[in-house]
Amino acid sequence: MKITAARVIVCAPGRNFVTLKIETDQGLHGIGDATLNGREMSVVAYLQDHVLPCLIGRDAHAVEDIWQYLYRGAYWRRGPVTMAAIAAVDVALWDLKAKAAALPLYQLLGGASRTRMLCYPHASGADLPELLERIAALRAQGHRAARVQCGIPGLGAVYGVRGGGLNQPAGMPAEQEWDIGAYMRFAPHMLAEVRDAVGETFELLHDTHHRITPIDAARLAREVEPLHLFWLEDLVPAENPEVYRLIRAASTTRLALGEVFNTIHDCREVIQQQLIDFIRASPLHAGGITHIRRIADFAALWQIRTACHGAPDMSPVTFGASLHFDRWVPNFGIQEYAGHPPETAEVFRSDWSYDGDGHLLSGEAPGHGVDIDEVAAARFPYRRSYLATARLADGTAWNY
Ligand code: KDG
Ligand code: MG
Repeated sequence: MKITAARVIVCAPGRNFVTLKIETDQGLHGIGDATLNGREMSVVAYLQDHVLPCLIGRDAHAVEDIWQYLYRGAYWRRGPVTMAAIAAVDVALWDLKAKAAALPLYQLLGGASRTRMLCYPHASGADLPELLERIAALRAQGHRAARVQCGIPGLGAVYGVRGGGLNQPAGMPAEQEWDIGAYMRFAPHMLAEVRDAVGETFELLHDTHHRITPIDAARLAREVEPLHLFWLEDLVPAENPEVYRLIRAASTTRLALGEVFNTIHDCREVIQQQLIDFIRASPLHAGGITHIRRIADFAALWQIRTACHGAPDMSPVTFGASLHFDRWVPNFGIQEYAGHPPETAEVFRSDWSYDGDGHLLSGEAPGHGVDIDEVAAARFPYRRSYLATARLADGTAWNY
C-alpha cells in the first residue's frame, strides 16, 4: 500500500484544528491530528515544507520505520512542533493500517484490555454555587468523575473556568492577573466544599496548570490529602523534574503530569523516581500511538497509569485515537473528556460514544473511527488565536 498523496487541512469549527490526510494507491485514506494550540501554523509549515515531500511513494504499512525516519532523520529531535507533526503522520498511518485490515485500531495494538473507559469531563463555575450546579448536572448524566475549577475571589478570569481566556480569536493574547496567595487561600477551601457536597465516591480532579511554586505545591498537596482527590494536576512546571521530590515527600495526594511532554525522555525522570501517579502524554503532543505505547509500557514498570490529555484544542481525531489506545493499554487510568464546540461535529464524524454511566466506548469501525468532511471544513476558515497569558499583580510574566 503506497502513499500517493498527503495534505494538511486547517479549519476552525469552533476552534482551530490542523488535520493531516494521507491517501494511498489502495483507495484508502488515513487521518491524523497536528493541532498545537496557539501555534498551529508552525506545524502546518513543518509538515508541508519538510515532511510531506518525504512521504510520497513510501509503504504506508511501514509505521515504525516512518516514525524512526522522521524522528532520527530530521537530526533536530523532540519539541512540540516536531512531535505533533510526527504524531499526525503516525496516527494517520495507524488509521490506514487498521482500515486495510478492516479492524478497529485497538485490535492491532493487541486487542481490548477493557470494555469501556472511565472518563472525566470538566466542571467549572465563576463561584462555588455555580461549580456545584455544574457537577450536579454531570452526575445527572451518569458521570463518576469531574475536573473541578472555580473562579478565585479577588481575581478576574482564571484558567479552567468558562470564559477564562482559552483561545482569544485574533488580536493579541489576553492577559490575566494571577495571584498565588489568593489561589492558595481559596483552593483547599473550594476542594473541601466540593468534597463535602458530592460525598466520597465521586472522583474529583483539579488542575493547577503549572501556576504555583514547589513549596506551595507541597503545602497544597498536604492540605488536601484528607479529601482523597483522584489527582492534582500540573502543580508546577516540570522542566526540572527534581522539584517534584519536594511535593512527593510532603503528601500522598496523587499527582498527574505530562500533557506538555513530547517524548519518553521528558517523562523518564518523573516516572523512574515515582514522582507521579498518572502520565498525561497524548498521541498528539507525544509523537503518536507508536511513541505513547513506549511511554505507557515504561510507566507500567512503576505502576503509573495513563490519562491521555483530552482538551478541546485537540481535534476529535486525537480523541478517537486516544480511545483506541485506552482500550488496549494495560495500565489505563482515566481519559479526559472535555468535549468540543458544537460546530466541530459538522466537520468531524466520530464513532465513539458515551455510555451514560461515566464511561466512553471506543467504537468498532475500522481504523480509529474518526474522519473529516473537507467540504464542511472549508466553511470554517482558520483564524489566528492564542491562549491567554498570565501576569502577577506587579506585572511579572507568569505561567498561564
Ligand atoms: O492548549 C492548552 C490546553 O490543552 C490545556 O490548557 C488543557 O490543561 C489542560 C487540560 O488538562 O485539559
Ligand atoms: Mg491540564
